[in-house]
Amino acid sequence: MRASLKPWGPPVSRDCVITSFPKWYTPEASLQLKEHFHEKVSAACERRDTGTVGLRLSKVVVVGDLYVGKTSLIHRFCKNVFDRDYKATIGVDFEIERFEIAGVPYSLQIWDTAGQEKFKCIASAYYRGAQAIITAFDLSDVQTLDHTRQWLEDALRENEPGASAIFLVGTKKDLLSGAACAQAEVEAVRLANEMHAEYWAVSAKTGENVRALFSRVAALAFEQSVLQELERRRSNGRLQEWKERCLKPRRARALPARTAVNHPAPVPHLAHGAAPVTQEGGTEPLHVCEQGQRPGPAPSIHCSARPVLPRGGAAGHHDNHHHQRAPWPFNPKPSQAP
Ligand SMILES: Nc1nc2c(ncn2[C@@H]2O[C@H](COP(=O)(O)OP(=O)(O)OP(=O)(O)O)[C@@H](O)[C@H]2O)c(=O)[nH]1
Ligand SMILES: [Mg+2]
Repeated sequence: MRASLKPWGPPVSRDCVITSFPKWYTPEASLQLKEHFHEKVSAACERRDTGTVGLRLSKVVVVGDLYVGKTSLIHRFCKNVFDRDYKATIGVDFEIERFEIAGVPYSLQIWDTAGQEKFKCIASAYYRGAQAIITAFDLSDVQTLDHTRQWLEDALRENEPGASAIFLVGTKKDLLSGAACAQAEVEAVRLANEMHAEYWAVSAKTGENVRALFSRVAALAFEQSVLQELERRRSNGRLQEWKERCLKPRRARALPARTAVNHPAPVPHLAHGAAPVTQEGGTEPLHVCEQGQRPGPAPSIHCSARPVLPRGGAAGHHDNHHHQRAPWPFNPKPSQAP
């Protein structure tokens, strides 16, 4: 790892250096079938222009029934150990694993949650802000697969729709013969597709597929983080451009010449630079007033027309000084990894 990219902490282990896009487990239940990073992501990584992505921790939560092997899976990946004795997780626990992806440092904070019902309310408090959700079940216990839908629902409830990459992971692969595993996987793949999840089968005991799974989780989360960062910057750039184009010249025109020439111009009082929206679904002129003044008909300027939110949508408080906020022209959505 290049010293200039190292934000903090110990160096990244060789296993966590990802140079090419990690492959799926099965194409039948995969989140991405492409074999390369998104071209915008590759270009940003090459330019070392990924903003704060390298400094942030991306959250992964692992959920599922008790005894399915969540802790064992995480410990195999982060510590390369396996303990055959069962020690129930109480509440939650987490590990941090550092990666270098396409030359950029990247860290995953992996949350291990308790499967026992009595700890569920503690664990669920940590579901929020998950960039990836791993829903684990025991390949040798079909009931645990049935319960994954509920686990996922609980985890998704705490997150923005579409913001988390979902994985359905069958554990204890070593306990099944090849044929039995293939049979169990038929139902798992079907369910994974229903959940819009990527399916994996792993063994914490032998280590089979454990590193590959987490590399895939890290790469997908990383790609999404970089795309979000690029989108955020693009939106900020457009906002800036719009302000320059629309607000500055109009403000100058709206001010009396005496003020504009003799005094530094007071800052116009605008509610987020947004135009008010009429109840009928039309647009209203954007009233610009100097600080301390009530907005009135003069001086007023007309801003270009813009689309309108339905009443009760994202519209905010409306009084003499604060206009409703319309999302146009910027409507940042959590960007999806394509
Ligand atoms: N054979 C085999 N046993 C496993 C594997 N993974 C976990 N186990 C065993 O399964 C038992 C439960 O594992 P844990 O990792 O503690 O399960 P958990 O899902 O974290 O359980 P809770 O913390 O109660 O939610 C332990 O005895 C493990 O040794 C595996 O891949 N193969
Ligand atoms: Mg545990």
